[in-house]
Amino acid sequence: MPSAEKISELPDIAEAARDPAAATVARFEIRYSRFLDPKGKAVRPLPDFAADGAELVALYRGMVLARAFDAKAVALQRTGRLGTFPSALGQEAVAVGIAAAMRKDDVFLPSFREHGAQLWRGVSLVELFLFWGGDERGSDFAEVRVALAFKLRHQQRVAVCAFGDGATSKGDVAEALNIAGVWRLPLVFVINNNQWAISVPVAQQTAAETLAQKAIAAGIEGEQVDGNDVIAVREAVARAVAAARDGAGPHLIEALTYRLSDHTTADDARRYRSDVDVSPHWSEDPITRLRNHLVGRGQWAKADEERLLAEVSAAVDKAAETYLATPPQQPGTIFDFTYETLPNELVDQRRSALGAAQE
Ligand SMILES: Cc1ncc(C[n+]2csc(CCOP(=O)(O)OP(=O)(O)O)c2C)c(N)n1
Ligand SMILES: [Mg+2]
Repeated sequence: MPSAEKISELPDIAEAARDPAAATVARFEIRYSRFLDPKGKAVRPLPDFAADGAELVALYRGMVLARAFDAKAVALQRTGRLGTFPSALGQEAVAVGIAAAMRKDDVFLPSFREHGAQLWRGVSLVELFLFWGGDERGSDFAEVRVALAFKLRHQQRVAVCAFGDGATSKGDVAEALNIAGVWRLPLVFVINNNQWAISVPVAQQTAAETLAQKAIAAGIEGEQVDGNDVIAVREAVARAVAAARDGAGPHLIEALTYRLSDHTTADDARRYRSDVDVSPHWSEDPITRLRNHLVGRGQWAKADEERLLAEVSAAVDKAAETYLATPPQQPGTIFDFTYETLPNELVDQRRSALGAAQE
């Protein structure tokens, strides 16, 4: 390391970088989009899909279902009948907006707070309960390395990958963005920026003004959307997915939202943030926003709301009952999903685990 004296002799690099005679070789900007304000009022012309009231009602139902599942999952965990669970309260628009923008044969790679997208794409409520109850049968739909496979097979399919703001501080994300850019993969990255990584706020994760700009260094496009405006999420993801499908390569979308809940049921967020910090964010609630918009358009009334809530809560209760009535898997199954042919030492361990279970 140079001594303090030596450092003071070095030229001021920041000063040199501001030299007015130096040529600018590249310029960048990060755009932010929103269609509905927090009260549900359109602030600009809506995208084509939003002309159809039924389409917006479907998005609304998707968010309401995700919230109902979430509430039930937290209740089951609190009563000892589910494992640790990460609520997506307040973040439903990110998941539902992503899923609605994808085609069925595209592949979604979720983080752990995107139940709304999984439900939209056909994962059942029972599977989700099983998964969070620690049962492998709840997750046997998983696939990996899909974007590269699509490209190698010349398939016109797109992978959409979601991860949190905290994840962007990991080297893996920088590496994934980098190689996706080099290989021009049909891959859309969505940062589910809920402002917190457990107890660490975004300001302590990065000195960057936006997370979207992390795309720039990888040579791919980055943008921000209002992550509590499901129309904005759906529009941005659909645009990125369409471009990726046409061979334009990857894209990064930072969806700005807010985690209204604890990090998981194993967390007590009041230890590091006060109710005073959290409560203003309720005015951004994505579900209220879209409901107000639909009501304003005359496409949603009290009776519709009552019918939907009854339908959704019946579906969630029924799935929870099925989950609770599902006999646990045999202990041997923990060995069954990693290897096609089990290595010998695991064969032995499997035998002794089964023996122990029978004692
Ligand atoms: C490599 C690794 N380090 C730490 C953890 C523990 N951990 C689980 S979730 C989490 C925070 C994630 O924050 P973020 O990416 O913002 O997602 P969010 O939970 O807010 O949805 C951490 C540190 C982990 N799962 N994996
Ligand atoms: Mg986060």
